[in-house]
Amino acid sequence: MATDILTKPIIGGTASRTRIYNNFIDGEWVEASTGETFENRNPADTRDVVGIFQKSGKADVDAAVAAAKRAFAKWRLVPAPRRAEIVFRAAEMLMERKEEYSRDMTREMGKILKETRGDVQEAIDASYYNAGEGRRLFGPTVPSELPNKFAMAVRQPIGVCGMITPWNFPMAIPSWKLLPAIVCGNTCVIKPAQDTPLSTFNLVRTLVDAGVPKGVINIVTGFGSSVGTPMTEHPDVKAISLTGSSEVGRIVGQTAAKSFKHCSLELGGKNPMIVLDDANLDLAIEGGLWGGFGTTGQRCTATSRIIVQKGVYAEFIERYVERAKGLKIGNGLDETVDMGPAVNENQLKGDLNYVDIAKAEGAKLKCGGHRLDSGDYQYGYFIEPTVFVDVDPKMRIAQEEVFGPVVSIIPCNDLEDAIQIANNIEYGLSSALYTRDVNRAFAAMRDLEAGITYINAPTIGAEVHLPFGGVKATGNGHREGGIGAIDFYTEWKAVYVDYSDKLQRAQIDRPE
Ligand code: UN1
Repeated sequence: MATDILTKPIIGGTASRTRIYNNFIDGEWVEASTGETFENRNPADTRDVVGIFQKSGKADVDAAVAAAKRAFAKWRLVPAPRRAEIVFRAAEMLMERKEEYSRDMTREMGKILKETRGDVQEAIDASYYNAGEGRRLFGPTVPSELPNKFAMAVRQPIGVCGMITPWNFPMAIPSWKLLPAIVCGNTCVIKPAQDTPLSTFNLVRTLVDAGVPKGVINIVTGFGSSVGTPMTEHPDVKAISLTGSSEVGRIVGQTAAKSFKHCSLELGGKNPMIVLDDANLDLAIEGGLWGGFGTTGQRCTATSRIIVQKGVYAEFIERYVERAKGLKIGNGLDETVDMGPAVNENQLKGDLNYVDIAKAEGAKLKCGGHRLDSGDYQYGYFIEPTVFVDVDPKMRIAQEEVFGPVVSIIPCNDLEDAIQIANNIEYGLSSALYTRDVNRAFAAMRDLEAGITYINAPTIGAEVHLPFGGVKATGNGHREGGIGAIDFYTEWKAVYVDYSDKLQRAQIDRPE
């Protein structure tokens, strides 16, 4: 039985630590049908090859879906508390492996160790939470309108679930999808982002070590068109969950609709942080730095617009820009570094392109805006923390998702004006308000068009047991995290038990 991910070390040269990772299908680590592979390189130092992964095709997706379908026949009948015990064991094992997996993640994705430890911790939190769900999975039991009749609704698994996950939270986001799915009794095929497959391998390997049976979780690595598309089109895949761009979401949603698949889309954001005159400015600056430059700005929840009231506008800018200039950029494995590289060359180019767009639109560049490519930086995709000020809310830099360390600062007159600016946008994921006025805080909690609102905290930092997701072009109405995920990965069945021993007609017979 092939239980090891590793098939063969690459012989010779500096690549002696490079491993080849196979797909994981039906409990076996297998090569792709295509015979092709791709490299996963460290974005902080592209000389470092993290691993070689399978460039899979439709036949691999078909094999994984078939395995998941076979496994579903048994897995759905395993009592949910038993399924959940496996997930609980995985949580304990992830705790032990946290440091190793965090280092792997920094190497493949670039974000600093403090953050990759948070990412693995998020998977641990999701494991404990979903392990508890195994003993809940609550459904309503309600009185019937007829005598001697029992009425309830139970949650049932859907079947094979397909998952397409992004590179920015390479373990947390797969855990948001896989864990509720399997606790609810589904089986899964996951396609991790090609930039960060190793973290998904680490998560799935742990789940398998904890006892997840063969076929219940399958990994197929590769690219969107050759893996994601056949997965979304596959008639035996009953649900699709994607975290990605709104552009890809639109395509996945349309494809999934053709076969009436359940479809959960977590898409883009352009998240506003409002700072009012009465705010604790130290706190707001700290929050704006963490929200804007954490994960090199590569979060759907990143603080990409800071809307500042006129009374504190000049001071906020001065102090914020000063702090942004002081951030240490470098390899995330160095504990003293504040911000790592962009994930890949394309992302870096995209960030720089937005700098040019913003300049051409007339936004004022206060700091950053350049690639860092001297000395050790030359081997990675580094960019300076970038701040534009006096940004007009209609500019593209204030409207479009950059997914990089580029923050736009916009002046506003008062809360009403700020909320209008905040809402006048295509997206609606996260939002934040800094104020000491409880009345204004509650008004903003009601009026900001977003799936998440923070008061006196930046736009990032969602916890796994609350709903995660957004409104407008950020999604299609589903939520991850907490009960939202349980709702997505189950199908309601209403059950009526008539123990009257006679025909009772609902709506027709109306006994006293
Ligand atoms: C994302 O932004 O892509 O709330 C996910 C946060 C994290 C998850 C973010 N817990 O920032």
